[in-house]
Amino acid sequence: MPSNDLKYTLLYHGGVPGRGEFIRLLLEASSTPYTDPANAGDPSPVYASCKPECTGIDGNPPAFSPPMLKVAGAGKDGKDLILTQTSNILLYLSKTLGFNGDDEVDAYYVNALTLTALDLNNEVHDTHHPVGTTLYYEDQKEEALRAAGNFREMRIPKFCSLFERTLKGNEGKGKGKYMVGKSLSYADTTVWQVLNGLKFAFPKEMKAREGDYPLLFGTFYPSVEGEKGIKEYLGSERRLKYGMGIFRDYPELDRQ
Ligand SMILES: N[C@@H](CCC(=O)N[C@@H](CS)C(=O)NCC(=O)O)C(=O)O
Repeated sequence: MPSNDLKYTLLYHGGVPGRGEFIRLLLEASSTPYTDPANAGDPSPVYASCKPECTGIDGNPPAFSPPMLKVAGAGKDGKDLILTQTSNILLYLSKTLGFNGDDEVDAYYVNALTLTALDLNNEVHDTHHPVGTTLYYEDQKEEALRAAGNFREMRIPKFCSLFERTLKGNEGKGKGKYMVGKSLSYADTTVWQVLNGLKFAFPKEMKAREGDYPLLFGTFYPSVEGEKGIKEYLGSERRLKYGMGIFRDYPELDRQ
């Protein structure tokens, strides 16, 4: 929920959901106010810590890339804390916001599953950029076709099978709605976001496979989408459309 309350600032590129979305979903699910400067017209704070000459800001080390989370007054000597790495930010937020399972052991399961979903997210990116992140898609199209074929045939089923079996193993508590424990965690929102992106980027492939994972697509997916905070967010203008980010509309990479 965007706000003028400056405690949490999400530092991420404007205009695409990207990796910032994993953080937004947790903030929105917990109705936590945050600012998102790049989508409010001023991207400059996003890039301050990433500049090649930066040696750190307010005692925080320099950042390699967005996403980052700035937490007012939570750093060293009461200065602002600037955290990097999506999973690290989610872990940090979960200490305050919860959404990390029913107990301490669950918290590690939640984190592991989130890291696995983020691995999948990276693999999606590599389908359209298998040779190099800094090259144009058009200059690696041949390799992308090969990479996407392998990804669709081998990797989507392997990840979806793990998610399905995780839901099955936790069915007693989670009722097919939650991966870990008996309530929503940031593993759920992270897995959901990657599945949502996969449905956008590979609609034919996902449609053909959904029936193989009844808990994942029949129960979990619609349930997360309907969670308090998430439902309102997804229906709002704050939910950005996919574009030239991780999940792209390249029909040639989908099942033919
Ligand atoms: N593992 C990092 C990956 C960060 C990342 O790749 N960020 C992208 C945007 S989603 C970026 O701006 N990369 C710039 C670069 O790699 O030079 C994370 O999860 O935060």
